[in-house]
Order: sequence, then C-alpha cells, then structure tokens
Amino acid sequence: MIRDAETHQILLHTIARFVREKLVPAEEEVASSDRIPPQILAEMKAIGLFGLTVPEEFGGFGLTMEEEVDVTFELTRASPAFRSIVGTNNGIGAQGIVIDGTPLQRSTYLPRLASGELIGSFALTEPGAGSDAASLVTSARRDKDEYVLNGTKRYITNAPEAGLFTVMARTGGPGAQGVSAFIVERERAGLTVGPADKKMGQRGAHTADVIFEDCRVPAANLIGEREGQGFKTAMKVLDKGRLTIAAACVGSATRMLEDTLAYTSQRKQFGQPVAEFQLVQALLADSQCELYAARAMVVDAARRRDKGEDVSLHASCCKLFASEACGRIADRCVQAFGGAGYISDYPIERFYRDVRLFRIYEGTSQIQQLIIGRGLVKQGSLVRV
Ligand code: COS
Repeated sequence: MIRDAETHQILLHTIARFVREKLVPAEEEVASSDRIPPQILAEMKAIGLFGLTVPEEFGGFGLTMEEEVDVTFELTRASPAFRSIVGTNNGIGAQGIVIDGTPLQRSTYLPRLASGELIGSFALTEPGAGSDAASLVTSARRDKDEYVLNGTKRYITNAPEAGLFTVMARTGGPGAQGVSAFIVERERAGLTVGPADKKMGQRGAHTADVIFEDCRVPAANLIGEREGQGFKTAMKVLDKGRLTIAAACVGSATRMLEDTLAYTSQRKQFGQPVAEFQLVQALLADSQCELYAARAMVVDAARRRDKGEDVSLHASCCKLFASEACGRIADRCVQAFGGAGYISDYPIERFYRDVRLFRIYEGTSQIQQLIIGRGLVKQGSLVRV
C-alpha cells in the first residue's frame, strides 16, 4: 500500500525524467571511462537517490518496499551501474543499521548515508567464503572497549568509494552463530581497499577487496544487542536486497525489450520490418510474458513485506525467476538485433554483459534454489500467494 500516492507519483516522474534526460545519455561515457561523472553523481545525490529507503526521521524518503521496487523499475532503465552505487548504499550498505542498529548508530550514520556524504558498503564475502557465507574467517577479537578486526573481504561493491562498511566478522565459534556485524568507518587505521576489480560488465560500478590488519573499532560499533547476531542481520539485509535486485532485473529487461521492439520495427529484411516476422514476434512474446510475470511477482512480494509478512522465500523466488528471465530476455534481444546485437554500437551488447551479474550477486541462482527448496521442506507447505 502506497502511503501518499501523489507524492510517490511525483518522485517516480522526477526519476523517470532524470533517467531519460541525464542517465541514458551518460551510459556510454560511464562504460568507457569506468566511472560515473562527478556532476551526475552530484545530481543523483541532490534528488535524494542515496536516501530512498532511509527512514524520513534520518533524512531519507523512507520508501516502503513497494515504492522502492517502483523506483527501481524506473532507475534500471538506464545502465545498472547507476543503480549499483545508490542501491548498494540504500540497500545492503545501510539496511544493517536500519534494521538492527542501535538508536545511536542510526542517528549517527543514517543521515550521512541518506545524503550521500558517506557511501555505504556491505562486506560479507571472502576469498574462501562466497555462497557458504557462514564459513567466513575474518575475525573480530574483543580488547577492552574495542574490537580488533583481521581478514580479507572480496568483491565488495562500492568499496573504492565507500566511507562506511558493514562488516561481518567472527567473534565466536564456527558457523553462523559465531558471526557478528560491525560498522567500520573508512578512515580507521588498518583498513585498506585493494584496486578495483576488472569486471565483465557493469563498468562504472566498482568492487574491490577490503583488507583489515589489526583494525580497531569501538565496541559500540557492534550492530545489534550482543555478539553472534551478525549472520541473521546479514540474512535479513539480503532478503530485502534480493527483492531490489529482482526489481532491477525487471527494469533492465524492460529497457532491453523496448529497445528491441523499436529496432526490429524499423530494421527491414525481405522487404518488411523484421518485427513483422512471426519468428521474431515469438522472441518478443516470450520475453514480454516473462517480464510481466517477473514484475507481478516482485510487486506482490514487496506488498507482502510492507504488510509485515516474512518474505524470505518470496524474495528468493523473485531473485531466481527475475534474474534468470532477464538473462533469457537479454539473449533473445541480442538474437533479434542480429549482427547489430553483437557489436557495441547499440546498448544491447552492453546490457547483455551487465545483466549477467544479476544471476550471481546477492546469492547465486543455485543459492536461491537451495533457500526455496529447503524452506518448503522445513515449513511443509508452499509459499503463500
Ligand atoms: N532471516 C533471518 N534469519 C535467517 C535468515 C533470514 N532470511 N536466513 C537464515 N537465518 C538464520 C537461521 O534461522 C539460523 O539461525 P538459528 O541457528 O538461530 O536457527 C542462522 O541464520 C543460520 O542459517 P542457516 O542454518 O540457514 O545457514 P546456512 O549456513 O545453512 O545457509 C545460506 C545459509 C546458504 C542461505 C547463506 O549462507 C546464504 O545466503 N548464502 C549466500 C550468500 C550471499 O548471498 N552472498 C552474496 C554476497 S553478499 S552481496
């Protein structure tokens, strides 16, 4: 349920115009330079994109999940690199503090994350702990009023520009129960960020290693009431993040399909636009059906989350279906473009590479299958629809 429909429509309209007039024209430059121009970044901050989901009392828009997925549908009609920096900030970068932070942590950090003054980042993955997140080995040893962190985090989105990291580290024994979450500011001694990774796509969005060597943080930077809660915090953050990624899949697929409809409607072969051939229409039709289904799923799950339902399995269903559908749609769109789809003169070649990541990050498709399958067996009933 959207609280104030008129305000929400104004926000959507503003973002749609910004995407059309500013972000889409800048896409090529972002991809070729691997950097979002500072002027565009400043405008993204000015219209409030960095604070979409931060509660209003801390300077954000406080969007509901339904509102957030609506905004994501619009934002991801442009290169996913733009969503990456704001989505990681609003989402996995800030949500640990929003969901489980102490009142002091919330009032200290959320206003600066909402304004974009501090860029947020989420450090869970390690060289030896990817899908098996609970096997992480980065340690946090208590020393009087501080914790001392040691270890390496890998593929950390936003790391090169981040001012604040939510870091999952081991304070206790093995497994999920031994993991705690910490707020670590960029300027802490002993924290270094490695060079940006060279990725297949999503150029302009950055990932890198984050290395902790006797990095000391105050004990007050522990997220949650006590040690051992950090894995659950991470999972709650990912439940929400996976819904947002599913929404990003819908936005990117919408853009790809719109571009393909336009291209095939003007490209002529055998004396007529190729879109008039039934075999090309089959590519469009299958893609449209999957896009419709993915969008409907995401909106349904978002509404359920807003009503307070546990949507962990719904979120995994959405992430799995939407990211796989987005991959199939990208493939069909390249096919419908023919040779033009394989060269970089058209955005479809770049989107094809960009959207590949959706099936991998914030939990691979196989991890979503594992969560859904295990969840169904455990609860002995199907996902509520
Ligand atoms: N919300 C709240 N708590 C959750 C939860 C959720 N969505 N999912 C799990 N938990 C809790 C469990 O209830 C359990 O707590 P108890 O021991 O008190 O019962 C604890 O967390 C451990 O959960 P589980 O036993 O399911 O952990 P596993 O190690 O078996 O598996 C998976 C967890 C595979 C689901 C997890 O490691 C995962 O999501 N991996 C992918 C990581 C990922 O997405 N990485 C992407 C990079 S981050 S951008």
